[in-house]
Amino acid sequence: MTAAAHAEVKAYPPSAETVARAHVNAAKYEEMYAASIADPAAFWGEQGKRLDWIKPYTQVKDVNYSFGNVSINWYADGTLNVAANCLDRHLKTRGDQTAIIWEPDEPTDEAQHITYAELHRRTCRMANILESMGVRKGDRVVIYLPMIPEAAYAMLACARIGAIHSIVFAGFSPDALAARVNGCDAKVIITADEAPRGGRKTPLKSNADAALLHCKDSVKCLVVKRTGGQTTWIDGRDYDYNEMALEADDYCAPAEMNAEDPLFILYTSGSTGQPKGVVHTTGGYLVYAAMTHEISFDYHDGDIYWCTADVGWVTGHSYIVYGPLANGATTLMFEGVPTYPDASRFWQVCEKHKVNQFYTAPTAIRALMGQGKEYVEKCDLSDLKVLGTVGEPINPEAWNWYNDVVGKGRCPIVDTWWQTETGGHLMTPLPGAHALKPGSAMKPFFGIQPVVLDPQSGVELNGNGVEGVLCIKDSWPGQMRTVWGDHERFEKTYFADYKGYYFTGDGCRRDEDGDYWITGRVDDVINVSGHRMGTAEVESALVAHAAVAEAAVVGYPHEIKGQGIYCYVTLMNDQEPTEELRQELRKWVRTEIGPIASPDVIQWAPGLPKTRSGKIMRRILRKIAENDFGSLGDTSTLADPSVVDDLIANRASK
Ligand code: 6R9
Repeated sequence: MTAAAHAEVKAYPPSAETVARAHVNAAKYEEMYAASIADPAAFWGEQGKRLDWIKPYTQVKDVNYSFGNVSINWYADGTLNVAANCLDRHLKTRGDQTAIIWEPDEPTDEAQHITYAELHRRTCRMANILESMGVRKGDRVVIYLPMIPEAAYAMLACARIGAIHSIVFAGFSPDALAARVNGCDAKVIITADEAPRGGRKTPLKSNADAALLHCKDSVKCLVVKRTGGQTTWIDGRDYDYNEMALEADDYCAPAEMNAEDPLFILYTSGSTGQPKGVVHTTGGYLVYAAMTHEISFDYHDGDIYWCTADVGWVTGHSYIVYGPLANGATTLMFEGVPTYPDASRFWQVCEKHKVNQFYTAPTAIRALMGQGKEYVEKCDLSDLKVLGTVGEPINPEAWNWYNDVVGKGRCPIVDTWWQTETGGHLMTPLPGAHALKPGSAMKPFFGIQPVVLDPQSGVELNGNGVEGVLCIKDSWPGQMRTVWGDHERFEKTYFADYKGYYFTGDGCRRDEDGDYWITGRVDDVINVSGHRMGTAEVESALVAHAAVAEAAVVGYPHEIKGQGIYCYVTLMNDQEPTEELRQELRKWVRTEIGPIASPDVIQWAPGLPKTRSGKIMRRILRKIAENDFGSLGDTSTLADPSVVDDLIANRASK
């Protein structure tokens, strides 16, 4: 499609009711956006006042984007505590208000309503427990928990004492957990006996036990009781959270942290090597998470807000815990999955808790859409005001279903584009300010200057109707500061290819109206059900198997998951390509990384298309996986062009 054809897409303006309610209407957006670009220090200086500071900042922005000297600082001379901002400062006015609604996996189990006062006490107890285990300011704590309130207590407890948390998604394998514990040299792992999800249980503690075999002997394990399932126990290493919580004091003084002290590390996939530890700091991150939560979702005091993500991903950090709690919101935490016990669960939870803002991923929408609209229609969704999506581009069909069937045409959909690295939303329509175009992230948030560059020359493509790679000019307070332990990798990954800009790794089109459309990753990162994965990670898991000589992994379009994982595998000479081996390799990858990395297709490849210098031509492999043989491009530069014919002839059936 040409850019002009795209511009004809139907736009959905906000209703008068939405505009009237909104914090930001069209005129205010224009005015605030212009101010945020004209004088970032003044704009963010003002926004910083959203938080309570122990020592107020006098400096706002101190940023150097030049390659070799990248340094990013916001509010650098201010001090504050994140947990105090999410809890203590609300106690006087909303101590009895529900902070967290917890909805368990089984709908027949009772939901919990945890007030701000209770959350404060629980967090303090957890903080005191961690201190009693020897955790100090600056130490790292890995959190490997189900979606239970203790996950929020653990995050806030770390923030309270100045420890740096690193959450590992409970779906990751022991190997992936061990790599992350060792990567940040964590002192403690916080886990639970088991994680119930969709009626099944993941044995988290025994996963942690397996991981701990590959960690330093000094690493301790704090175990939360979730199911009461059996666990093995090593005295001196394992600590019983529930027992300790009975004794722990329910007050713990918040540590005074510098705005630039790290708040958390979150490992995320890139195009090369193993996942990197994205570092977010204290002041700027919280200002940005709080502001985007309020403005993007048009959150108002008293609203019930639900983000269906897992705290193992950045969305859970910024939009289940930190942003909402900084704003004194009621945030819903859901332990289960959209399709358990049936495809009506999301909507039943919306009805039961009178949810006003609902934020989920396109992959969930597509899966539920496939089940039929009866599951939605039997629920009362009249409290919904704003819908959101995140994680991957949303296709117009799913967007329309979300808009019509879920939102009944009266709830704006905010399509929020952002990344682990960005801390919060960088582009999104605002509910009361923009006419929506299905599939478009529309407009930059305040202070964000998106630029579209020519991928080869790196020259900025000005004007509308252009497509290229998406970079961001200048910084914003929620931006990551470094890669844990490897600042050089940080600069190389994000600031080397296009000098003077932050490179997002995404492609993007600015349409004739100046609205932005994310076209997907331009690097070797694939997006499976909204989970980010480096093809390199799956490849290295495959080649770690004794039967595998070589592997190349690409993404291909998948109806529900967005992208599926397509693996080309070259076996060792003495190996037979059997169906059993295919199954074994699938299982192997699940064990090495986790179920989310499970290959969808494994095609045996006697040879891989390589250049004469030995570089695998992924472009060709992608086309074959997509069943698109007409546009393979020039294959004559390959060392052995005949391998392509062989791969086409034997293309695996899905
Ligand atoms: C928040 C999160 C980041 C990558 C990003 C992009 C894709 C996220 C999107 C989207 C189109 C959206 N992505 N939101 N693509 N439209 N609304 O997902 O972080 O896990 O780091 O993934 O996800 O490709 O670069 P993360």
